[in-house]
Amino acid sequence: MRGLSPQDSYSVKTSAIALGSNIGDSQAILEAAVETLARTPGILLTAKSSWYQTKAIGPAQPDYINGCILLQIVMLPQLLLETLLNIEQKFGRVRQERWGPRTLDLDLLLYDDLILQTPTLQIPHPRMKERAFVLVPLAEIAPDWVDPVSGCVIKDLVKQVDCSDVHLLLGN
Ligand code: PH2
Ligand code: MG
Ligand code: MG
Repeated sequence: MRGLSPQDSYSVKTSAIALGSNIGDSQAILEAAVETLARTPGILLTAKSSWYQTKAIGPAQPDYINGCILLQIVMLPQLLLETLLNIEQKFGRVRQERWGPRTLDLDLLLYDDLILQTPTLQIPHPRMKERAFVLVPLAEIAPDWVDPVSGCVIKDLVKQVDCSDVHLLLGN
């Protein structure tokens, strides 16, 4: 584990973000969220996965559309999290039941090789390794990224989960 030093705020980092939606015109919402992120100062969009239709994990609710993107950023993790939460709100996200349906969910998965545990932010995302709806799109754009906790690359982590409820969305 390593801490952040002051000059880190000025260096370029790579971050992986998971996107999900299961309320409204999900694909349009997700595309618009990616556009919004790509236009944000301090953020460069470098990769975007296909969209996948996925069976919801948690309470009974409609299927999700999920995908992942890679960003180059000049931004500390806490500010990146705030940026993501602001964009969720802009797209009408109302926080209700845990794991309940949502118009837009933006989850910070990875930030370089950082391991961070704070009350408001945990990196890598604590449930990333169990979730096929995260690992399948992430493996498409970052197969060789090493999860700093397990030391495993994403393309190996995806082999350890059941991917039968994750389907490439027609019309990507
Ligand atoms: N997000 C959740 C809960 N359950 N299921 C799928 N398939 N996709 C999601 O993005 C998702 C979920 C809470 O963030
Ligand atoms: Mg989530
Ligand atoms: Mg979230």
